[in-house]
Amino acid sequence: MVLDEIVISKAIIERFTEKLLQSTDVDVAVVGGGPSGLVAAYYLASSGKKVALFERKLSLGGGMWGGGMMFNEIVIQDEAKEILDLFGVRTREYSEGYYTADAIEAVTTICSQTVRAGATIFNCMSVEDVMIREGRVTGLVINWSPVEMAGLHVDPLTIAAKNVIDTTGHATEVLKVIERKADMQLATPSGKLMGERSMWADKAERLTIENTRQICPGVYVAGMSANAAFGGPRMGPIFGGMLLSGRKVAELIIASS
Ligand code: 48F
Repeated sequence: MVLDEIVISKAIIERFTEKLLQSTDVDVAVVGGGPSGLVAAYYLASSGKKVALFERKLSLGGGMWGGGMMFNEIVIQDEAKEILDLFGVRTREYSEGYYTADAIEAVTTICSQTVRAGATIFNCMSVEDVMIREGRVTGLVINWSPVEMAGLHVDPLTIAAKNVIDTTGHATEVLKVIERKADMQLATPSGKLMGERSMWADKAERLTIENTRQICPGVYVAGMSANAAFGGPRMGPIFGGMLLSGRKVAELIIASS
């Protein structure tokens, strides 16, 4: 068989366009492909929801690849082990209640299972704004990350979403846009973004789960973004809270629809 570059090009353009067109109206749009966003997308897609996930970087996995200070092992606690077991990520007990996993195995396996569960992942795409109708966030405004990085004056495109999840980590990017551009109160004690506090793993891991919730009409917050929104501390390279938060936000959305 003689390979034809034009067939290759057409195959990519048509197949990608199919995915993009199917994602112009989704049940859930996840912003950020770190551990919490991926896990949320997995559970939602597994339950039959139409899910699109947008990740600014070329690679998925957010802060999980680097373990702690680029030592590419992650730690999870007892409560989250069943989630890694479900994905098929191997864990090793380190001491009672603490498990380690290879960060590369964890990211690649979670990612693969999420796509196979039916979530559509768009990498290299950034969410730069939201769409709001009658006091509710009803969609996302997206653009290619290289456009954003180069500062090019290129207008974005828009997709509709019944629910949006901000899993952008420390940056809380979706919520920052909402705070800056909309007269919307967030469900925090101050009604505003409260900002992340210094490291306290135990408290942060518990708060990550508690702070995982709907934060304004149409928008949920999960993962590190939830703690940054509600003034919780950071937790460093323990990832159980991220996995449990991703599962919790999926359960909340499934229960509400
Ligand atoms: O930071 P990140 O891994 O978020 P997470 O799921 O997990 C946090 C942990 O990795 C770690 C921690 C716990 O130990 O504190 O930091 O809460 O992943 C967030 C992802 O969102 C992407 C970003 O590139 C990263 O991969 N992201 C951020 N803003 C945008 C975005 C945006 N506007 N559009 C698309 N992607």
